[in-house]
Amino acid sequence: MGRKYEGSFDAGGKRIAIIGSRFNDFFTRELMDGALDCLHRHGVDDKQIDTAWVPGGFEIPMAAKRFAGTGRYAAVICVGCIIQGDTPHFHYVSSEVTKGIAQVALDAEIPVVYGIVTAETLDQAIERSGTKAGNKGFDAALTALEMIDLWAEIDKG
Ligand code: INI
Repeated sequence: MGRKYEGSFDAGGKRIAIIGSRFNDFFTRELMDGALDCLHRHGVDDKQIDTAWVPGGFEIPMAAKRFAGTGRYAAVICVGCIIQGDTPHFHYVSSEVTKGIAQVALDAEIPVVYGIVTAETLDQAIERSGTKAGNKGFDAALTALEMIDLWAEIDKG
């Protein structure tokens, strides 16, 4: 049997960027705090974490592309919250944010992680921003740590 590659939750002292969107910031501040909490609890030094705020979810992929392109970061974590209103707007925004992050992630040399809450109701958003269904920002940060280490393991050969 060959090697089994698996990431642990160790950023190895590398730098990480978190991008949050201000739209629905009642929730996105919780997602950003959740992501920071996860990184701190896993030993990432605060000085190694850079954060940025963009106006809305639609702006997240472009900011993620910009951060990933600098070559300074081991991962980019994206947190945002898109909530359904009375019009189809929600579907257009959530679809573009999801497609955009996926495209940036596939083009980037580093993990770009999707910590976006898409909710049909305020209750669903509350549940995913630090209550019944956990905190999607924390989960995204944990994914970023695992992927950083997996990339490092793969690069080692
Ligand atoms: N942006 C969000 O992050 N969440 C939303 O729920 C949302 N809704 O529903 O409109 C939203 N819209 C703004 C959008 O992301 C852009 O910032 C805006 O269109 C300017 O490009």
